[in-house]
Amino acid sequence: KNMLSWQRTSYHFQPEDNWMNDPNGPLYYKGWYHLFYQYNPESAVWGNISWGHAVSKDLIHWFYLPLAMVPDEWYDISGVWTGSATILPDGKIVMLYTGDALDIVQVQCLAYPANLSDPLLLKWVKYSGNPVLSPPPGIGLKVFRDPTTAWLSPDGVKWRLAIGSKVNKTGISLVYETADFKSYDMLDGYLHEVPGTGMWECVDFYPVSTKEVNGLDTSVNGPGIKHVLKASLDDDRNDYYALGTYDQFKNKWVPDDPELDVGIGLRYDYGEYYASKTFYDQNKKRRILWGWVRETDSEYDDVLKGWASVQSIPRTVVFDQKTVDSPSQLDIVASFEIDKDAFEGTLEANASYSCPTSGGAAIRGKLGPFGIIVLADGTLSEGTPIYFYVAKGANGKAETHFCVDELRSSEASDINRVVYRSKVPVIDGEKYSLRSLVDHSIVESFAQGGRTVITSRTYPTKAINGAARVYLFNNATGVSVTASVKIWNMGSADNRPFPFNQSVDLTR
Ligand code: DQQ
Repeated sequence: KNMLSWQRTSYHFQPEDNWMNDPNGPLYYKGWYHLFYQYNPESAVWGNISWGHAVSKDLIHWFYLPLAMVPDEWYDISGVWTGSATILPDGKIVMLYTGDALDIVQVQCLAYPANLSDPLLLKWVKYSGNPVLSPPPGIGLKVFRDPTTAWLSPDGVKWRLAIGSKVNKTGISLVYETADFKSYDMLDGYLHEVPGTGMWECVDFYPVSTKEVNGLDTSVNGPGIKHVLKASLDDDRNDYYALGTYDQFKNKWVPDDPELDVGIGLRYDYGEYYASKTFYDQNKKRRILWGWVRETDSEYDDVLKGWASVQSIPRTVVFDQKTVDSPSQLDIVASFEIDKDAFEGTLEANASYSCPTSGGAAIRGKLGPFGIIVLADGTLSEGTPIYFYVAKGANGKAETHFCVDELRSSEASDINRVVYRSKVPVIDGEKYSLRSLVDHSIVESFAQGGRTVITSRTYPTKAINGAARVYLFNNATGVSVTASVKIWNMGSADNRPFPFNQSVDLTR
């Protein structure tokens, strides 16, 4: 189990051992952030799915707690699958999750904390009347899962929640209404549907303020508010979101831009990132996003390591007012400037440029690539470039590509190496800016303050621990680039089992 141990992250959340996938039911309660997660207590591959549980004061330093729920009832005997928490106005907590019943049918189940005066919420009770929801007529038995956090219906008394599914190849989201979380009515029609997108897993649905930077409780609606609808597409394993308007009386959500609809438009992350979930942090009035980052090495290596998967660093979700017209252990912040005159003159007409098909970071263009190389060894035989490339788009205007090239990230075999790509809007007067969180075997990169994000798994064999280097590079032939960089060495979060029966300072 100590094989490849340098790949274990130091300030990302991962369990002590074994397999993890989706984040579940995140919430803040009585001074603690709680994270539950899909967990296999027995091995480093998916199976025996239970709910792991950890608590933190700051979302970085975690204490591992005993399992919150295990598959022990007929309705979840094949797995306690993904679910979400709702905190009711009277302080009660409702957890809804999907039970995989005998591997035959997916049902929704209710659970609640045994003791609300316990800030650690250690014990969970499954409701005796479970399951509370089974697939309705016309919905396949195995495509009905992952209930969202509930929001108040317009009558101010009943609650609504969404569940992802599909009909043929159309991804859909069903909405149910309930007064007590025990009996439910399905509302007519769907919250939304998008043909061709397939099964919608881990639907998330929440309001964002177009005016204020604070996050909003899931039930808030009204002027100045838009709703984000997110689906994790089972068919291509990416998290797609869209901004739109929620008409709570018709119970319909309509995207602002049909060309950027759920599953065909924007992604939370253009790298390795899936099954994400947000929650409203009432402590700091912000909406926080968790996401599961898979391994991209082999299952064989995962078993050798004795663990698989990490959670991304929690991200805050804010509405970007500037783009409303269009739609080892380091923390690195870098920005790049190009002389304006040189810029206009050098813009290369290459509307078909795309990082993966245009040679990744290894080629040279007039205006790129330029950026940083992380987890590199001294001879640059290993290294992961994170970079910008500017070229003229189809409309004749400058387009900025933002990419992560894993092709030389590792000399190990059996690793899936990808050139991740997207575009990033760069507003007049802005520098090209990126931030990368490097943590042994994961790199999360944020361009232009998080407007485009790429998460990448890298498995260096030489550029490990003290041998890892960071480089700045400019392969552009047409311009010189001025860069400024700050690099912070990150400590270790020192996650550990909860120190029961010891008097210790839990604030650390
Ligand atoms: N993972 C869970 C499901 C969900 C999927 C099972 C997404 O509930 O749809 O582990 O990764």
